[in-house]
Amino acid sequence: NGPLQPLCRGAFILLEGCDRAGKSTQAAKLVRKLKARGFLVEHMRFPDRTTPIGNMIDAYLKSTKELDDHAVHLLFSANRWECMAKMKKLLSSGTSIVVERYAYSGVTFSAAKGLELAWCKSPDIGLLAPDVTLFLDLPICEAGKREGFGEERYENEDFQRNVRGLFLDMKHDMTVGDIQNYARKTIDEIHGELVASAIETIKKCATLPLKDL
Ligand code: T5A
Ligand code: NA
Repeated sequence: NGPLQPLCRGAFILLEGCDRAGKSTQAAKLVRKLKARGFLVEHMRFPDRTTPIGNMIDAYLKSTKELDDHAVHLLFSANRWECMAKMKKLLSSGTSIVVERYAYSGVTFSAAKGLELAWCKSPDIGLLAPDVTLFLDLPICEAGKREGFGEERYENEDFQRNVRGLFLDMKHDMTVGDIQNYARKTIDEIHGELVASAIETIKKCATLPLKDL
């Protein structure tokens, strides 16, 4: 019967950025590396296209379904809310989560369509806040050259330029955690930096309370 160990929670590590910036590539590598180093970690992404709400979002993104801009904004937010219980359970049981996209994408993409910024932020208020937001930034002209660009709704360069501007404006705004920028580097260089940030975050917030947006 030694001294009671403080219960360590997991860290909420968010990868954000414009389309094709490398979020999925980096999230997969990061999760593999953290697991190999012995950390408990799960990989999540928004939109989560596997739920009924996510199915509607998927059809909208593939342009097989049309929806009012406000309605689809609320669906993206609802898709985050429906995952809150799972995310809280994982974090409080000591598992970290590496998440692709979150409320920043929600706000920037809808605001780039012309919806009012304050209105765009409101449905996400009260969601779990990330402990760190790793922002993958990439010049839009580079993103446009990457594989698959242009296949889904929003993947045109003018729209993405608006989104990127809004991302850069919001950097100091919506987060409780730090935001770090990763400019155009090789996949392995970015990976090394993300691993270091993620491990630092896991250690730093192990005994801190969870916070909300
Ligand atoms: N959306 C999302 C909203 O409007 N509201 C919301 O609330 C949310 C959550 C779907 C769309 O929904 C919008 C935003 C999006 O438009 P998605 O499902 O995340 O979002 O979209 P995906 O198509 O899955 O992902 P992305 O287009 O954002 O691409 P990634 O994941 O950033 O990039 P990735 O890793 O797939 O890489 C793209 C290509 O680049 C190469 C890769 O090999 C790949 O070919 N690459 C690199 N090449 C050179 N150097 C590097 N460093 C590279 N890193 C990757
Ligand atoms: Na992706």
